[in-house]
Amino acid sequence: MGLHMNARCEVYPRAPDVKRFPVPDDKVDWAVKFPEYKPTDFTSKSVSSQPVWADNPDPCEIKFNCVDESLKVDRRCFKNGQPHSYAIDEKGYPINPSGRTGLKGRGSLGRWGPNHAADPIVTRWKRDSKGNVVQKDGKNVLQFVAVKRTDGGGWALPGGMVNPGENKTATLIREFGEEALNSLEKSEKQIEEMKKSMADFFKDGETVYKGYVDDPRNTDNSWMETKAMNFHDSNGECVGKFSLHAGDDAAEVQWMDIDHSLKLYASHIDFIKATVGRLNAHW
Ligand code: RP5
Ligand code: MG
Ligand code: MG
Repeated sequence: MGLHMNARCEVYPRAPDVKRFPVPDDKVDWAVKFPEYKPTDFTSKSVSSQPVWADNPDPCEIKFNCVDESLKVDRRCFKNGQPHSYAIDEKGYPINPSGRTGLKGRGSLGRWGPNHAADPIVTRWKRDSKGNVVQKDGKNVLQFVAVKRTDGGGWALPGGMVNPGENKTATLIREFGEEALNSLEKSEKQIEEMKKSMADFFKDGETVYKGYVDDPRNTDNSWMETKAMNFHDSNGECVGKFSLHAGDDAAEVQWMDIDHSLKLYASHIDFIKATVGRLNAHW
């Protein structure tokens, strides 16, 4: 990933009055002096009202760069898939490892420092009406399950936040169920059946990315991290059984053709590109 871009978007998501202090490309790096830098201070009411999913307003008690065993919260940050420590400033605030964002505080993110998510990349080959795999430029065309976010962020992977103590692979399977199969609206019996049909398919996944996400909600002190895993159905028989139905924070769901012109939420296109490379698909 190059310089973060979404994390410097002018207007903060879902807060039209909140504008970031402009950060030019050459001032993103904390190592470059920027004496006039005065980031906007913003923490949304939904976070400052201290719901269970958010940290205390004072970060001083928090142990960063480790797994917080008491709360079962991962406070580590990853780079190239490996733990990578981030700095804490003299007042105890964690510092965004990808540089300045023009905004301090937590924005709409609950945790100081990394906020962990997990993203399922469910893929199959595109097929024509006869069942033959569609090719372009001599390579198979890949499709993935995309959701349209209800927050106006556009098309995205059906990922979501890791709950305290939750294994990240379990998170991405749960989020796929909630956003792409509408599991939250299903009966217990339907959920049992759904889990059975998903279990086999989600056994074999490959991690294609683990690290910082260039998310528009990021701030100088809070940012998104994810683990993105690819689950590929090579003969199309398994995922064909899933009946896609948008739910929870997804407004729409569909199989989407992949090529280089796709525009997706945050830095999801980078994870898709890694998947295309892994499967040697058309780009
Ligand atoms: C992105 O935000 C992650 O990659 C993940 O897709 C998503 C998690 O947030 P919600 O979908 O729960 O808003 O940074
Ligand atoms: Mg969700
Ligand atoms: Mg989501």
